Amino acid sequence: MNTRHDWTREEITNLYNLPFLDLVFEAQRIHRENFPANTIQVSTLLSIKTGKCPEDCKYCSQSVHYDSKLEAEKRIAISKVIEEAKLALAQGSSRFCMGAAWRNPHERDMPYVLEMVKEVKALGLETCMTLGMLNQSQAERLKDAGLDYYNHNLDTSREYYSHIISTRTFDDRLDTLEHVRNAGMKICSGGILGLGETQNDRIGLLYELATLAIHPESVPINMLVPIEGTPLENIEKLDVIEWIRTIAVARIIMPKSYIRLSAGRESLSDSDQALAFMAGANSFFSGEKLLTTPNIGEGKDKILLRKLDLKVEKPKLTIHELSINAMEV
Ligand code: SAM
Ligand code: DTB
Ligand code: SF4
Repeated sequence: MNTRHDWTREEITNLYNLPFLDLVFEAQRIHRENFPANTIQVSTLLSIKTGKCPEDCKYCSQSVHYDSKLEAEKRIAISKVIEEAKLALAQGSSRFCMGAAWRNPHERDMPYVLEMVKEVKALGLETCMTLGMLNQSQAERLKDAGLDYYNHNLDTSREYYSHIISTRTFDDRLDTLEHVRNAGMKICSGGILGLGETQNDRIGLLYELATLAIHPESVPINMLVPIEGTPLENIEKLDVIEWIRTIAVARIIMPKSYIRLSAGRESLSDSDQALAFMAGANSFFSGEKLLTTPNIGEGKDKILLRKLDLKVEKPKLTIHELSINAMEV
C-alpha cells in the first residue's frame, strides 16, 4: 500500500474509535508489512544544556517560568558528550540524541554543536539533536556537519497548542520542520499525551503529522511525566488505553515511520509496553535518564527485551560512511 499524506480527520477519528483489538491487530499487520517483526530501534538521550529555558511549555522541568527545583547546567564539555556517546554505543544504541533547553541556538552556540555532531557521527552512531527553533542556515550547517535527525515536536493539536505554550506558535514549529526538511535532514516529530487534551486533540496531532508532505521518519509519543512546580503537576493521568490507541493509529497512518516510546515509560508496566509494541511502536530511549527525568534504565530494558524476544536494530551507517568518518577524525 502507498503511503498516504491526504488523511482526513474523519478517517483518523474512525480508526481511533475502532474496537480496540481490531485497531491493534490492524496496526501490527501494517507494522509487519513495513518493518521486520520483533525488532526495536534504541536511542540514547543526553542533555547538553539544562534548564533556564525562556519558553513556557507547561509540562517542562526546564522552563524558567516555573519553579521545578531543577538544577540548571551550562553547556557541557564536548569530551563529556563523546564519553557518553561511546557508552551508549557500547550498550547497543544506534542513535544518540543531544538536547538543549534553548528557544533556539544562538550563533555563538553553532561552532559548539557542529563540532559535537562531527565527533559523535564519527563514532558510527546516528546523530540527532533537539535545540529549539532553527533558521534555514543553521539547519543547513547542522546537516553539513553530519546531523541525521532533528527532533522538534508538534506536541499537541493546533487548537490546544496555545493552552500549553504561549511563547511560540504551532506555525513556528512547522517553520522549523520545513527548514530541517529543506536542508535534507530526517525529522523526528511527535507529541506528548496526558496534557489534559481531549481525544479530538490527540486525533488533531496525528492529523498534522500524517498530512506533512513527507512523514517524520521518527514519531516520538511522550506520556507526560508530571513535574513538581509546573502547571501540569497535578493533571489527571491519561488512561493507558488512550496512549495505545494513539500509537496504533500513528502506525497505521504513518506506516514507514519509527514510532518511539519516549518519556513516561517509567510509569508503564511491562505489559503496557508489550501492548504498545503490538500496536506498532518500534523504538525507545534507553538509559537511566531522559533529559532531566528518570528513565527505565538499561538493565530493566534488557530484561524486558529478553522477555519479549525483541532484537535491537543495528546502526544504519554503511561501512563506506564509517570509514569516511574515521578518516575525518
Ligand atoms: N527544547 C527543545 C524543544 O522543545 O524542542 C527540545 C527539548 S524538549 C524537552 C523535547 C520534548 O520533550 C518536548 O517537545 C516534549 O514533547 C517532551 N517533554 C518535555 N518535558 C516532558 C515531560 N515532563 N513529560 C513528557 N514529555 C516531555
Ligand atoms: C522527545 O520527544 N522526547 C525526548 C526527546 N524527544 C528529546 C525528551 C523527553 C524529555 C522528558 C522530560 C525530561 O527528561 O526532562
Ligand atoms: Fe524549553 Fe523545550 Fe522545555 Fe519547552 S520543552 S521549556 S522549549 S526545553
